[in-house]
Amino acid sequence: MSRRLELTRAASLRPIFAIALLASATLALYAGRLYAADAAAANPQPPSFAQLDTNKDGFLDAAEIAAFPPLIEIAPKADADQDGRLSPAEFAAALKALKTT
Ligand SMILES: [Ca+2]
Ligand SMILES: [Ca+2]
Repeated sequence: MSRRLELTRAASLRPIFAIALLASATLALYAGRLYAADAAAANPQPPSFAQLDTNKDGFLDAAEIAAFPPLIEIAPKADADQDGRLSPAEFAAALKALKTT
């Protein structure tokens, strides 16, 4: 009688276990993704000037700068000649400033 009760209880718990397993797997995946994002933020591998200069005019305009968000804040300071775009030299200076902050 009591054994039968246990079996019934185990059977009714099974879906909960399945859900818990699924939930923890999903969480692990999510945590892994968060960790990857964290690692990327802590050790950014910045794109090259050529990668960002999508229209290949030799300068990074605001839209191209926006493709690499860490640049957005620092670009106005790195824009030495204040023409509103970054030359390769200004971009290099911006990356240097990003690394030291
Ligand atoms: Ca450009
Ligand atoms: Ca400039």
